[in-house]
Amino acid sequence: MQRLLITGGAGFIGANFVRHVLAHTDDHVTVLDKLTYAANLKSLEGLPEDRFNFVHGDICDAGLVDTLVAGADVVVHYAAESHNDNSLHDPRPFLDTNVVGTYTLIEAARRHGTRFHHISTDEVYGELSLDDPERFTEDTPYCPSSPYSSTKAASDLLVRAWVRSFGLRATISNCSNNYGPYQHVEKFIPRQITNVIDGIRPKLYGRGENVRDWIHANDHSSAVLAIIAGGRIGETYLIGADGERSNKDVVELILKQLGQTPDAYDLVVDRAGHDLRYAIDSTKLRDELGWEPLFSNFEAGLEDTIAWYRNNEDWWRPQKAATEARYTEQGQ
Ligand code: NAD
Ligand code: TDX
Repeated sequence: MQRLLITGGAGFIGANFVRHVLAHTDDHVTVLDKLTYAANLKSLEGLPEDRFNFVHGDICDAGLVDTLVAGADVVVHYAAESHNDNSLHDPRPFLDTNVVGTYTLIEAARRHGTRFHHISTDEVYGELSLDDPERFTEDTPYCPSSPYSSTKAASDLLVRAWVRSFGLRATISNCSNNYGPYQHVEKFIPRQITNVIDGIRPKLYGRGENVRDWIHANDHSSAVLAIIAGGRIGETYLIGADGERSNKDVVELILKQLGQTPDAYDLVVDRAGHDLRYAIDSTKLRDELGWEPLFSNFEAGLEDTIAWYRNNEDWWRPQKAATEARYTEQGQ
């Protein structure tokens, strides 16, 4: 039994990870979450009280962080400002949480000698061209494009420096785009599913040709557990499930699965600095740790996700109108 401190556990991927840990291990989980607009406490309902507790707080609060890290065997750090579009309109919270928050956590982990796993993104590597046979590997140079991805890159580099300079017992994972239940309706797939449910046409940025490499959140969780259990200290592992799709393909699939004609979408103004393509080579993770994704059928995973949003309208409905109002202001 280990005591895990999971930051950002009321967000999308963190909540999926909390549920995964409680279902697949006998570990105890403490979640530290600031409950920003992106959090939803409903995602953590019904968890066993003897194995789970929730602390409302900020990862930039050094005193609180020190106390919680002192009581943990492993810190798994998901908390972040996570949405690229928001980072283009108001970068400041990204610097505070993603950079200063990560610094605050690794300083506490250094003081207490606590094992640390840092959750990051493939966006730190920038973009690939559509016809590039190469995919991102652990050796790809960092080249982030947005305020979001540059703050994530900064946080990765802080963790690496703390490993080298202070002997922090840390690993890092950089994962591709996640989908699944509990994802905020500002993000691409839930936005389009809930738009169609509401009779609004899906919105594709630019020409819809941008490619993302989709992975189910459960596969991300199993990979993180494998890295915590067997990953080598100081190493980075890329997580991906060979799920490349253009945004247009994904929207057409959502429309088809919801019984609409596949061209019932609108093209809207493109995102500034929009990365064209991400693609992950996860050979290192698979070869070293024997990890394999279980949800490799994207159509089936998407169908389950659509069913989840249809059956859990009370989870997303309170955020929907404000999210769409924000996009309308931006012309998206
Ligand atoms: P999310 O926006 O859904 O959730 C983020 C959570 O962090 C929220 O619950 C929020 O309240 C919390 N939080 C924000 N600032 C905080 C602070 N200062 N102190 C404490 N808690 C705070 O994000 P997500 O999509 O679940 O992403 C989780 C992590 O995974 C992030 O680090 C992100 O960079 C990384 N990631 C995401 C994806 C993806 O596809 N969504 C892919 C790869 C990596
Ligand atoms: O309405 C939309 N229309 C559209 O075409 C939205 C919201 C997005 N898009 C496009 C932009 C991207 O090419 O869809 C793609 C996915 O967009 P997002 O869901 O905003 O994700 P992305 O910017 O790719 O970043 C995500 O994956 C990597 C997460 O939000 C990050 O936290 C993670 O690091």
